[in-house]
Amino acid sequence: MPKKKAFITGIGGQDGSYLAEHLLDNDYEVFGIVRRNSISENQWSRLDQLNTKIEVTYGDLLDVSSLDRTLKIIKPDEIYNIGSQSHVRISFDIPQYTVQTNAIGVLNILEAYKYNCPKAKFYQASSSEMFGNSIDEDNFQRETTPMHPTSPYGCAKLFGYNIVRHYRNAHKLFAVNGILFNHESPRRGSNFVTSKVVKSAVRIKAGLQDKLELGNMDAYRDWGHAKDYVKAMRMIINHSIPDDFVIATGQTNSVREMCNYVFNKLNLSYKDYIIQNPKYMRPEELSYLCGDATKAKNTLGWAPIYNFKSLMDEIIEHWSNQIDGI
Ligand code: NAP
Ligand code: F7E
Repeated sequence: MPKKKAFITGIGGQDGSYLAEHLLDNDYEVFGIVRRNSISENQWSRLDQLNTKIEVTYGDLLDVSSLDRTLKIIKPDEIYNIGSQSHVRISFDIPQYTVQTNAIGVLNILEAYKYNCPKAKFYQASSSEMFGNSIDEDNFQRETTPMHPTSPYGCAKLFGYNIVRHYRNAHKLFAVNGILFNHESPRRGSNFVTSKVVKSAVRIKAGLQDKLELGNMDAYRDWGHAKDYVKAMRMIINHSIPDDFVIATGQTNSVREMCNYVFNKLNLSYKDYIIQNPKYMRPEELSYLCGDATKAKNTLGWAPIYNFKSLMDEIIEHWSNQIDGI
């Protein structure tokens, strides 16, 4: 049997790198695109341990010719569109760029897929940010919850979600959405709140930093581990029928509770160090996320291994081991 070929946009990001590892473990040939960066090491920093096992070329969701060329050559069996401008607060600063990448970029790769390898399966990285402040009566969000996004990021992702469903229906393509709630790991960028809090707490403990500035500490998020979530991506794309699934832990914590947990673990009190800075607030806040992944559990057999505490403990251990370099 020839190996399955997977093509990943955003392979150099948090999820892309874990997904590449997971697919290699499952005997896939793995291909991907990275964007040019003036510090070339940055392009590969999460892929160092994989560089001989995967095939990576330059490409960009905004450069249709690069998508067209790579899909024509590789003819993948599975396409994972993971690439995006993924920072919600920054999407308020660069809304047009965010929409270009996260909305038009999806259309670009769908077109390249439709013309070059329509028999492939396509996974779109959709997001719980699409729900905005919609919550069902039982305080969960699920596949049927109305979507009313509250950020340029969420609006762009909602376009991506809808255009994928439209291409599935109109062109009979196997195109699916994973609606993933927040997921973190030691590889999370350090301007997302979990990494930012842990890195700062470790630096405070070591006497390298006095204060930590944060935005809204009363927002609730359903935080899972990226390793569990990339497994769900493969399960969703390999389900017998093309469909969309929520992936979440069903546990929610506020940013304040997360800070309390992290600082306590380091024998510190968060109240002594954290100050709120409006700079980190968002013009419209998404207050509460808690996902119901019953459909994925019952249909795909997916369940997370990590919980909030084991996730945070792993991130704390990671940054504590890096202390010399941070
Ligand atoms: P990430 O670490 O920020 O990775 C995003 C990747 O996309 C990076 O490798 C980035 O490359 C690449 N990228 C950005 N713009 C691109 C473009 N124009 N063309 C091609 N690639 C581009 O994000 P992540 O946490 O792994 O998230 C993966 C995907 O899931 C994203 O689509 C995100 O929006 C979505 N998502 C994430 C979460 C979460 O909690 N992590 C939840 C729901 C959905 P550079 O390094 O060059 O910028
Ligand atoms: O913020 C609050 C902030 O930036 C989490 C992305 O992966 O998940 C992620 O988006 C919460 C928010 O993630 C700071 O207001 C307080 O309520 O870690 P975050 P996010 O915005 O939820 C979704 C599902 C995605 O799809 C996205 O790609 O924390 N918060 N103070 C802060 N957040 C940050 N970043 N920095 C602060 O100083």
